Amino acid sequence: MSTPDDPPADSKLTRSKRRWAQEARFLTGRTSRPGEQRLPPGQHLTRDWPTLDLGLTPDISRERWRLDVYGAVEQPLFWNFSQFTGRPQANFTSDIHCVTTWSRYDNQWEGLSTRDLLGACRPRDEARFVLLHSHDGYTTNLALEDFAAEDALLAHSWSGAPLEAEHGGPVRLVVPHLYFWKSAKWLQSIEFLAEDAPGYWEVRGYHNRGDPWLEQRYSGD
Ligand SMILES: Nc1nc2c(c(=O)[nH]1)N[C@H]1C(S)=C(S)[C@@H](COP(=O)(O)O)O[C@H]1N2
Ligand SMILES: [Mo]
Repeated sequence: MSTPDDPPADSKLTRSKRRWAQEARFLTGRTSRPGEQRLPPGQHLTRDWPTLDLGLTPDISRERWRLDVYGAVEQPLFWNFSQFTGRPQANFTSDIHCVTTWSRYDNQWEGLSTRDLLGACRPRDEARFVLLHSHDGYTTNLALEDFAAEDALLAHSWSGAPLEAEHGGPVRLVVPHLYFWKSAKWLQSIEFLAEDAPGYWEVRGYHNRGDPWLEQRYSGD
């Protein structure tokens, strides 16, 4: 038996993705800047919205959901869903870029901007990184500046409706300027750290930062 916080054993998809990292698949060797072209190098546009996960979909109701914010912060937080949505709400529209090469334009998100969250928890001076923990045992790490991007948010709704469980509901992170694996679904807790701590994909061959414009797909790129 694994505890709820252990990631599940490899699935067909996670095995393929580990192999793609070893083979450095999909790399074009081109880079560009966000202002120059909307679609990052090596990406193609999709109109549907694929689902990527570790082979399981946690079933968490809004009633049971809690957000735990801890570590190097002046004010640790432990919010239930109505405390979370009681904060000022942000609406952002952004593009998704998945490292497996699909991109999806114009996603409408509603939730709490990460800047508002930072205002509430007040990271201490030594805080330089965040590690996101999810209900499926997934983790992913971000530099504090990336987490604090202007259009990053903890989203509970997409296209005006509650975020579906398969896409990470009740609440997921959305960090539009990085590959979508940084956008943790089924968010459970946010840990503020002085030292970086690589997450699930970052220890399985994927880049520590994941900028799609620089094609930072794999570690060692
Ligand atoms: N908790 C959790 N978050 C996750 C993942 C996951 O497996 N578990 N997969 C990541 C990857 S690789 C991608 S591309 C996106 C997929 O989000 P979607 O299924 O809503 O398209 O979620 C990211 N966040
Ligand atoms: Mo992904």
